[in-house]
Amino acid sequence: MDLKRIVILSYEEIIERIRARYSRANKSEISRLQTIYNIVTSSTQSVEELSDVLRGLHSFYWKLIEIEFNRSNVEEALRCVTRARRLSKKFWEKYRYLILASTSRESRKVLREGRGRILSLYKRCRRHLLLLKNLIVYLQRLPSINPEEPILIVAGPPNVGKSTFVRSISTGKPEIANYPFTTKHITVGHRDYGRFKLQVIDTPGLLDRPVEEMNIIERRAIAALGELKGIILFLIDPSDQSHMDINRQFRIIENIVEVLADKPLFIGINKVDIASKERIEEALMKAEELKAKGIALNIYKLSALNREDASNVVDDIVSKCKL
Ligand SMILES: Nc1nc2c(ncn2[C@@H]2O[C@H](COP(=O)(O)OP(=O)(O)O)[C@@H](O)[C@H]2O)c(=O)[nH]1
Ligand SMILES: [Mg+2]
Repeated sequence: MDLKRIVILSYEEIIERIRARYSRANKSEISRLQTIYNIVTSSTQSVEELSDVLRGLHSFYWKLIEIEFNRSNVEEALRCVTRARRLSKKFWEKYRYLILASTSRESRKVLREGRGRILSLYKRCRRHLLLLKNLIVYLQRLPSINPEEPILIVAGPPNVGKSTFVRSISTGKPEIANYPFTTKHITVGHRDYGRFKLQVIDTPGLLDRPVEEMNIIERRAIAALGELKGIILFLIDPSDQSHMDINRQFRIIENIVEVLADKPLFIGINKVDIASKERIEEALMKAEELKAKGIALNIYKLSALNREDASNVVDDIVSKCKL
């Protein structure tokens, strides 16, 4: 999704731009009208590109868009601006002809009328232009994820080592992206398997609490994750660093299973380099119960700080899921 070049101006910005260029003296009526037409056209050019992007957009991105925007409002905005562009071309052609056919005294009046009609088309789209402008900024800030490719979603309570894990297994430097409606960031890493690239993301403050404690935005963000070809790796922290006892950490898994039921789930018991044997055993027993029930497909003990440990986990998940 390349949105870097897409820019749409608000109505006020369009007017500002016209004002800046219009005032130069000694211009003919025709060239003044042409200036207006050129500015409104170039300032909204991207609407066509945006329409194309949105038409081909994966449901994952649509679900993220719908966290903040109403889909029918977006469609209405596109229609309004597209219509303004079409009609302003007609007006430009019509009034150019009328100016040519008028005496020099009449032509100023004709220009005023033509200008008024073109600008009122865009004035009517004022809030739509603003919406599209905001939508583009919003889209540009979303993490770039290819929904057609497999993705490993690293979940777990805060501080278990999710971001560390993503960094450890990434072939390149992970991208840090915004996540809609939170001040939190999401780490997007990639691991190259030749045939495909596995995307690995962490989920800050998203899958780390019981569903009942989530707000509507978080629930929608999770619903968006549901659209991905996702595999879940749930990390547990059995060390003293964890603010959450092991039972509570495991209860979160049940919540995840509830909202992302169709995704294969694996459990990683992390920080084995610093956790006590007893706590690791305790975590392992709970994980084994979930495996016996068929909820977890496999269990790993690892230290996410250790690249080899972390990589072995991902490689095994890839082979178990036959990617
Ligand atoms: N000793 C040890 N520390 C770890 C391990 N994994 C993560 N940490 C540390 O735990 C802290 C939290 O890790 P972070 O990846 O930010 O956790 P997140 O909140 O789940 O993303 C950091 O200080 C990490 O260095 C591990 O396997 N062993
Ligand atoms: Mg993190």
